[in-house]
Amino acid sequence: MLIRPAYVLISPARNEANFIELTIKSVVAQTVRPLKWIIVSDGSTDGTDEIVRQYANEHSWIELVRMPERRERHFAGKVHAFNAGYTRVKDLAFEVIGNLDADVSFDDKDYFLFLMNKFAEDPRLGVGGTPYQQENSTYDYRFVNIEDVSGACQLFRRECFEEIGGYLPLKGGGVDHVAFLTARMKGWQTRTFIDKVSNEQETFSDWGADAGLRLSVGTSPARRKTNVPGIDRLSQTRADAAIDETSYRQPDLFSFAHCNVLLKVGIGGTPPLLFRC
Ligand SMILES: Nc1nc2c(ncn2[C@@H]2O[C@H](COP(=O)(O)OP(=O)(O)OP(=O)(O)O)[C@@H](O)[C@H]2O)c(=O)[nH]1
Ligand SMILES: [Mg+2]
Repeated sequence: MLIRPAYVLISPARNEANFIELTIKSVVAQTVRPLKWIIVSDGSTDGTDEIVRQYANEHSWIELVRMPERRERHFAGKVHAFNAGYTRVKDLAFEVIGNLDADVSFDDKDYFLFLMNKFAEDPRLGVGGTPYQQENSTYDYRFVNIEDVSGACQLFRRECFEEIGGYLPLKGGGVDHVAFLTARMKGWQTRTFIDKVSNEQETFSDWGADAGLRLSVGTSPARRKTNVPGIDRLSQTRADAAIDETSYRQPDLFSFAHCNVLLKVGIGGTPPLLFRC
């Protein structure tokens, strides 16, 4: 008989009061719950903490950790928050650790049961997850590498997570990509299981606002949120990955990206350029 691994979850949450209750309700409803779930409020000022506290009072396996307030929103912030959560679980006996974004939810009560079974079945599975859907977009697997695992709900075998040194605090994003690519480089299997799906809220976070653009470096071809003119038209190309100005300036990170088409967006009205890899 397969032994299902115990898992822990960490959710970095920065001003997610609009969504986090749905996230919490979906995890509470799971048939196989985490050993511990650390929700790290990353300097939230919108009532996120109060919502989490309410559930943490009810469920001893949910814990709120609060990070100090800070001005900027960026993906290094997400990683610092995750790491603060990690220190709270590192002494527990778990085999799988996951990042669960605080704007993700599940309709399926067996979501984590399903994924834990996958980890039990394949001892070389280092990183696992499912696709996510947003209100107006769905995954199209003709354009996505099934070995790439979205960071919205990204699960790691503990041994793999420790071997890759955890998440790297990259301000410009791509944190989830670097994690699963490093895992693959170290010989682990990484896999998106398309039998199930999570829901991610369609939000417009402000991390790219300074640069006047909002693109994702990611596994989601249908997902383009930006205020750069012309992007909607380009999104029709269903590019497999896009790069933003920040990652463009980081050729090493840039070369990590799995993509069919690369998108370079000019700031201040420069027309977007499209390159085929
Ligand atoms: N972007 C960002 N997210 C943070 C930060 N600190 C914590 N987070 C959390 O990290 C998770 C991912 O952030 P999101 O803004 O949802 O990033 P995303 O899913 O790539 O982008 P969206 O499509 O806009 O949801 C969420 O749970 C955030 O609340 C931060 O400084 N920046
Ligand atoms: Mg999100």
